[in-house]
Amino acid sequence: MSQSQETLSNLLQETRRFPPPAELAESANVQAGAYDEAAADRLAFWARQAERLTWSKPWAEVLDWSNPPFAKWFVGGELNVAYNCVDRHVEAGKGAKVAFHWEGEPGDSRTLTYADLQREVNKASNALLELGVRKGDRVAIYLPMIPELPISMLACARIGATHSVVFGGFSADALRTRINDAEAKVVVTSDGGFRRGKPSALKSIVDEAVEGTPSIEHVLVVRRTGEEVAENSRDVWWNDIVERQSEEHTAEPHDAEHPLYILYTSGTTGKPKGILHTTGGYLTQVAYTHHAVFDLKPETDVYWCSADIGWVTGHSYIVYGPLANGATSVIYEGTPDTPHKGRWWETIQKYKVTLFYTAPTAIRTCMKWGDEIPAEFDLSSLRVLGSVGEPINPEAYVWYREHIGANRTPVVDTWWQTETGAIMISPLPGVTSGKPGAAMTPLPGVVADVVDDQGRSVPNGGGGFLVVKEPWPAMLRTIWGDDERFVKTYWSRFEGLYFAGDGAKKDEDGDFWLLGRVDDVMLVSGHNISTTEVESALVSHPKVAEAAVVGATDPVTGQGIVAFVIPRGGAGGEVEGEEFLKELRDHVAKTLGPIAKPRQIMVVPELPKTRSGKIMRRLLRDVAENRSIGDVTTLADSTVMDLISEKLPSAK
Ligand code: 6R9
Repeated sequence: MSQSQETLSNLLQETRRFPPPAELAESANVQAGAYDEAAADRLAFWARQAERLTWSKPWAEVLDWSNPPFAKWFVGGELNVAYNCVDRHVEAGKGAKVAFHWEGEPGDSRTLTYADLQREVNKASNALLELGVRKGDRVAIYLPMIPELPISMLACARIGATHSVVFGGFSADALRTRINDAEAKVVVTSDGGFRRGKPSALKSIVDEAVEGTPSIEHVLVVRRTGEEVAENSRDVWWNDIVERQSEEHTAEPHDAEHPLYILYTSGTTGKPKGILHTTGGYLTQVAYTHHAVFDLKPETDVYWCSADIGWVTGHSYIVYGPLANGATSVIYEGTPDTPHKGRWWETIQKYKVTLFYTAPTAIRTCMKWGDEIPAEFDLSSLRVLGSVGEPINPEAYVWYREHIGANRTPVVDTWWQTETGAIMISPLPGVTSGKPGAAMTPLPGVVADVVDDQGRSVPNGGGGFLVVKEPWPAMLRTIWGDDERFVKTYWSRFEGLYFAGDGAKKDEDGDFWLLGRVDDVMLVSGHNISTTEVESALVSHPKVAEAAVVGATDPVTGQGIVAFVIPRGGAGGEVEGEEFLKELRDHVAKTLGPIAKPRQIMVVPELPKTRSGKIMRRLLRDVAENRSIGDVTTLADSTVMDLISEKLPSAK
């Protein structure tokens, strides 16, 4: 094996362990035996999980894998997703149970019980039918975090229309490309939503987008902010059409492989990929994982996932998983610092949230704001904390556990992707002794591994590429309209294996540590070094809240490590200047070894992130290599790159 093929270095040492609290371990939904049970007969295991759902027609075969990588799960089975998420709970006498506590950013709120949700979804289904939407049609949804968003998704699922939710805040161009790729017939939007204390317009963006979308017949508009909007002949107000519909609608069963939704991922290059998820397998795995990973007790828990529904995390763990399980959830419309930086913690206190799921980026932002903010609120209701979206730095994990979870709550670091549809690798809160920074173990029923560049399993202690070795129920079925790209993108790097694009390592116990996208791996003097490990080393310095690391071309070493850091709130002492930067460089050298010492560190006020909170290292690489900055359309906040460039007129 040549040096450049060497698998990722395995530098980070972390010895802290957090066993589950005894009480949680005793009463946990899923116990250690589940791993063996699933390993003994994986398909029988998933068939048992599918029984959490109500099927109108039983399946004949659990998995048809006769034409890999095109999977069919629960072949011949029929069910209705909306019936499973809503009606069956009402029929079981739980109509008065709260499905969603919705909290608007300006302070307004709405409670939707399962019976309310049933009425709303039925009316919306009837309205879509009146607009000519039929089973198999596509509907684009471009809404803020308001109740009409899950209602629209469920209405589509109910009538068998395939939804494509596009993040509110994506540009008109991005929306147009996605509408055209899916050939959506209707787009559901609103006048706007509230973000950062003010209304932000959506309808005007849709108006611009639909100028070039021949398939769109109607724009269905929810009134949220009350701001003026331009009216066009194809517009229909939600209030006019939905409100006058009947509250009755009979859900037809759909085939287990009926397309439930398309969700676009941008990837690093090329046109966005429309990831296709279908009905029975998807709902089975999101329901099971939500039950297992969060230890959901639907009668007593209050669950909150702070993600945007426009991200797969919101699809699977705000809408489909929790509702299939009959959970009570919180949905919050706005940003965490409006009107003050304690808004999330105040919301947890208000609704007595027990299970909380967020992203490392949010945790690091809260670290930056300072420990005293969450300390003002009563967070004692919490019992399990989750993380998703990026590797969680050990320091962020420990901060989360300590300052939000009072050192009691397990932290579950959940690895998965838009493509996997559901959580794949995660601790089980009642079973696993958590290690800060590790996603730990593939869940029961999931067969994942770390392999070298020849596709061979690496021994414990080794690093390489994360792959999934056996099909799983919530797996993507294809890229919408492009089977060839599906095969090429995910199934051709290693024969017969799904390659996720992430690097990972197995520690001495065989537990999994995610090391970020392999595209981000740096090659320094012949060593592959992961950005994640250097970032985690920086974040372990008491004065650093956030760090992003990139490899910049270097004439001597191949690539030089360039780091961008945000200092921690109230850290005290010098957080700028040569002295501080030297301290950080030495800290990395001490933690990981001299090879990982950054060539350059820059203190910045913000980092460029996507709407789902992932650091866009590509843009930082542009800064580090003194290039003009590339495409910024998927940034959550487009002004961030200006802030960074201003701070660093020249990043030599
Ligand atoms: C759910 C979601 C997928 C990519 C994935 C990986 C990164 C997600 C992670 C994680 C380390 C975790 N990722 N969870 N990396 N630890 N717990 O994020 O989907 O937006 O498609 O992103 O996110 O790199 O490949 P998606």
